[in-house]
Amino acid sequence: MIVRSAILNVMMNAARKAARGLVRDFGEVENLQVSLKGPSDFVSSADLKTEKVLRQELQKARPGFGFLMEEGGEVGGDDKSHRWIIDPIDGTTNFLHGIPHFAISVGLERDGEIIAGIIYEPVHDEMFHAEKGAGAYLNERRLRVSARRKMDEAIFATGIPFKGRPGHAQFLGDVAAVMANCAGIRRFGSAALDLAYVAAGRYEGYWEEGIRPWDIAAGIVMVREAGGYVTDLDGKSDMLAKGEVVAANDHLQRPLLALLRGARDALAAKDARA
Ligand code: LIP
Repeated sequence: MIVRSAILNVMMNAARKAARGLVRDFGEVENLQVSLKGPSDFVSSADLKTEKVLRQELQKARPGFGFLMEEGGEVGGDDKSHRWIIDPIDGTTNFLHGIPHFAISVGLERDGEIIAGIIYEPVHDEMFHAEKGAGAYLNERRLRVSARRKMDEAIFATGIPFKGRPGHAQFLGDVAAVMANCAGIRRFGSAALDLAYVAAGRYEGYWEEGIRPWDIAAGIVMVREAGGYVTDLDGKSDMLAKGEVVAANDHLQRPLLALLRGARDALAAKDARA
C-alpha cells in the first residue's frame, strides 16, 4: 500500500467524485448517437457538470488556490503561487462519439512548475497519479517508461489536425519523418492519456502541437516522474505557453525531437524555394 500525500488524495478524491456523473452521462451519450438531437449539447453539459464538481471539491480543500479550466477559464486565487489546471473531459470528441477513451485531468502548478498531476480514465478505473520527487503510479503500481532503445522498435502517439485546425502540411511532414523510422504511430484522441501511456511504457513517445495547457499539464509531471523526458519542439520547457509537447523515454526523446526538427527544417526550406 503506497502512502500518498494529502494533496494527491485531494486530487484523486475530487476526480473520482466528478467521474461518477461522467460515467453515467457517457452511458447516455451512447444512446444519443442515434437521436436526431445528437449528443453535442449533452456533452457540453457533461463537461460543465464535471468541471463544477472538480472546482467545488478542490476549492473546499485548498480555498486560496487559483484555477485554469478548459470551460471556466482563468480564476485567480489569494495564493498566487498555486494554480489548478483542469480538463474535465480530455478526449471530448471520443466522448461525443461514444468511444470509451477519455479522462479527467488535473494538474497542480506551483510558481510556474507542474508539481503534481492525476489523469483518471473512469471507464477502466485507471487512476494515473504523480507528484514531483515521489514517482508516478497507475493505481497502486509504480510506473516506469519503456526500456526500448531502438527507434525501429518504438511506437509513438500523436494528434492529427482536422478541419478548422492549422498545421496540416507540417503534420504530414512530421508523420512522414517519424513513420519512416519507427514501428508504428497511434492516434487515440486524448493528450492526457497519451502522456499517461508514455509514463506507463505502453508506447515509447508522443508528440503534438496546437494543444492547450489543460491537455498536458498533469501528463508532464507523470512522464518525468516515470523517468521520461518532456520538452517543447525547441527542446525547452515552454510546453504550456507554446501549446506543443514532445515526450518519450530517456533513450528516444532526443531522437524523436531530431526527426521532428528535421521535418520542420525541410518544410521551411521547401517553402523558401516556392
Ligand atoms: C483533445 C486533446 C487531443 C487533441 C484533440 C483535443 P480535448 O483535447 O486531448 O490530444 O488531439 O484535438 O484537443 O478537446 O478533448 O480536451
